[in-house]
Amino acid sequence: MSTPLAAIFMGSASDEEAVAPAAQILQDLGIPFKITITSAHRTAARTEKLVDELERQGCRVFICAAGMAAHLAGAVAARTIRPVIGIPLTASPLGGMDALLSTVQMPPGYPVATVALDKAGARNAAWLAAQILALEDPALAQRLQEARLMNAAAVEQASEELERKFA
Ligand code: RP5
Repeated sequence: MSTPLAAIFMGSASDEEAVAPAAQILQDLGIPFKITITSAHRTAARTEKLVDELERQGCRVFICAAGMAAHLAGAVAARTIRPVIGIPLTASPLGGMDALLSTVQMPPGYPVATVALDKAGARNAAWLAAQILALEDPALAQRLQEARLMNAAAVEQASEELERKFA
């Protein structure tokens, strides 16, 4: 297996469905990554060990997803100076506001780049991680540009279909 350039951590197995789109996008872009379950609270020591090991292996960016009192991204940001992207998840009767605030409100000097809740956030976490990696990888940058051209083409095609439908 290639050395992971990115890592995806989630706080619980119950987070997998929401986080899966991030893994799919990294895979589609050909970015080697490690995905695992680790919790800021339930497996604090394992989380720190994983960050240290992945850093040593050359991992450049960490994606962390958690719900409720979502401290996973913050705990990772406390351990590394590599960029950390946080995905807040809807996992409690508070509808994700708890996780959003826990993830985004980091003290100065320990930023977590916080994306949207749940699957939409997972997708953008992967795209943002890819953009960070593309700074040192021209081939990846090219793949990202191509993905944007495909997005634009899809919008134009949908627009043409809609206009034809009501012509
Ligand atoms: C968080 O608590 C996890 O990230 C998950 O979103 C939430 C609930 O976890 P489980 O009780 O389903 O394991 O730590």
